[in-house]
Amino acid sequence: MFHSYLRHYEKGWEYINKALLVEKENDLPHSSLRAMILHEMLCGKKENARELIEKYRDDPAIHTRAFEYLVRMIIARDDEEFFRAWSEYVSSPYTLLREEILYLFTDQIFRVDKGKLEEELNKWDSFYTSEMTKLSLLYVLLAKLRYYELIRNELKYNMTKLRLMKLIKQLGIEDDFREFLDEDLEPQVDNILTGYEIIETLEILRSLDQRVNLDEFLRIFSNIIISIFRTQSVFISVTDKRVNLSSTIDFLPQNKQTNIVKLDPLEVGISGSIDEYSEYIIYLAGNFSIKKESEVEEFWNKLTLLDELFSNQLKGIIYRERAMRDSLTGLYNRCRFTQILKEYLEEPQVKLKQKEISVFMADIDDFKKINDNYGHMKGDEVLRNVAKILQEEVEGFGIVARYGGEEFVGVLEAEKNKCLEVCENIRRRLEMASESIFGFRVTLSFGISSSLERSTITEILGLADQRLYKAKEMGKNRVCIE
Ligand code: GH3
Ligand code: MG
Repeated sequence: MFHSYLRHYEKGWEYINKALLVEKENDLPHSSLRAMILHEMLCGKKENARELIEKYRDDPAIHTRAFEYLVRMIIARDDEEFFRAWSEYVSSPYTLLREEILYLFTDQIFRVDKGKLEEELNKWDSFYTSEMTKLSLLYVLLAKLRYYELIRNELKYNMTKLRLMKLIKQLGIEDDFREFLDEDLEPQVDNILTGYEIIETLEILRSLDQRVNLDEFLRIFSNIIISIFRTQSVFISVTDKRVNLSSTIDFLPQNKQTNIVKLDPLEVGISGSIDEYSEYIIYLAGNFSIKKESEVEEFWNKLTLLDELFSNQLKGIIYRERAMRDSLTGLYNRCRFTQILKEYLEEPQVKLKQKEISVFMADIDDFKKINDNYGHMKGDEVLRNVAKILQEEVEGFGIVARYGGEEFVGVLEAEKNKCLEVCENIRRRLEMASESIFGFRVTLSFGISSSLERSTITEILGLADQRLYKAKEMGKNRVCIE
């Protein structure tokens, strides 16, 4: 597909055609047909694409779900038909072909759905900028450039063009996208060349979604460090004792100090804190040296700026995390849980009951007795440990939160039977391990419900709660699913 994105018409055509022939000879599904149609479109040959669609209109290969929308947009006879295909696509769960469609149909989308066009352009710009998916970003920027041309915003147009030029150079595809390399803007580009990395950093930080979580933030920031300092190894770790939060990117090489800066070869370890509860360590190393005086000064400037940017952003993220979490266990609190569950339930496929979301409620059995017999401190320790087990077992399937007192709640992106399996694992693990952890037995009861049984948050949680009650009635230490 690379040929298509670089618009090498002949080469791409030859390549895809060969693949198509092989598929035909061997009676395989014609997936290359999709590549062929997209290729014609990306190379600006819409008529050829239409002819292909006409010729193969009954071939199931062109009616796969995300591609079907593209086909409908290509053959739309008027704006109305186009709008229908576009709006169904944009509200569908498919993320395939997003940048291609934005690029191919900028003008049409602009005519029929201007507001949504801008929203989508910004959304995918942010996404691919922070993911550093450069070829996809290229196509979003091409579409954005056209958009600013259409709304006649010269400033934004030039800014986008600068980003585009830089990206084209980074990808080394100047020959293929020469028409976007603007001679007039060139001198400015040279002037800000040394500030490139900083601009890139600011762009990435600007594009960070307001809801980015700590793990994502660290991953993005380690990418920033690599691109600014061109280092081979980066380690970042953050811990917050207020809500028992910790996150790490990579592992700190053994026996490495923090609070050091060596320039020959490069090795930096910075430790800092947000407040008394929260600490971070950034470590980076490269197998090269910084020697020249001018380089040394630039290096220190960058490092200082980087540290400031990092701690400022981190502060925002930590404070937001704290507001969403329960301070005893570090789990999400009830408020955040309800938000997340709402997001899950609003997914189109879930609403259409094509996808199942399961919810469980869990309550520690006879917790009052634990408090009475061993004291509140021990009770708190039990809560923290049970939370940890819940978190570990639910990881990868969904999230778990502290709903109140000794009650927990979780949502899993899975069917009820899977949820039952996860809950059973938790129940058994606690039953077996509690004696050795606490010195006495601790058990949990569960109630499970799912989005196929009820639709609203209140109903789904209500049903899980009823079943939890039933599990208690039936003698506790069990999972009830109906
Ligand atoms: P059941 O098996 O029916 O659930 O009985 P239970 O004793 O677990 O339930 P009950 O609702 O009677 O008691 C819950 C107790 O949990 C009462 C409350 O003092 C205690 N609790 C709630 N929050 C906390 C907390 O944060 N720390 C501690 N140590 N105890 C808590
Ligand atoms: Mg209880």
